[in-house]
Amino acid sequence: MKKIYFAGSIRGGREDSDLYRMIIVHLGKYGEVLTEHIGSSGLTPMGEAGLTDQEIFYRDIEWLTSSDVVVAEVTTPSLGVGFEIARAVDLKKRVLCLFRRRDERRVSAMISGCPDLLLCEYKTLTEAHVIIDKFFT
Ligand code: 6K6
Repeated sequence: MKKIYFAGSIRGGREDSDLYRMIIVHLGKYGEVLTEHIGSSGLTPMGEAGLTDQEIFYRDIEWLTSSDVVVAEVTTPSLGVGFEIARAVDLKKRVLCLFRRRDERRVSAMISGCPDLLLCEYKTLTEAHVIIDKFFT
């Protein structure tokens, strides 16, 4: 079974957390999502009970390193997600970035200009599912 690392904004803002949850459910068709908590409505920018930032960092880097594939939802800009994408690229993981087009805002050139990842734009959840299906098959 594939190990999938899903990355989505936490301290960058939680307004898309429901969307993350639905994407995570869909990713479950293709493997084990190591970071299911990213879609949890209980996970606020205030944090995860009982873990220090350092513990979160080392745990997430270990999961990222052990993963086969990284899927990042990059619509809400997040330093942590950007860091994880860069690390995943360095580790030569397959990386899919999903960006939801809403207005004139565009994704960072450090993502759209990176030749070592796949960036796909979508508008609806159904479109995101189709992109994910193509990525995994
Ligand atoms: C703990 C204490 C305060 O906030 C927390 C949040 N806990 C986290 N738990 C798990 N993963 C985290 C946490 N904070 C950041 N990350 C990782 O960075 C996740 O894998 C996300 O993909 C990414 C989010 O980064 P920010 O910069 O938006 O927080």
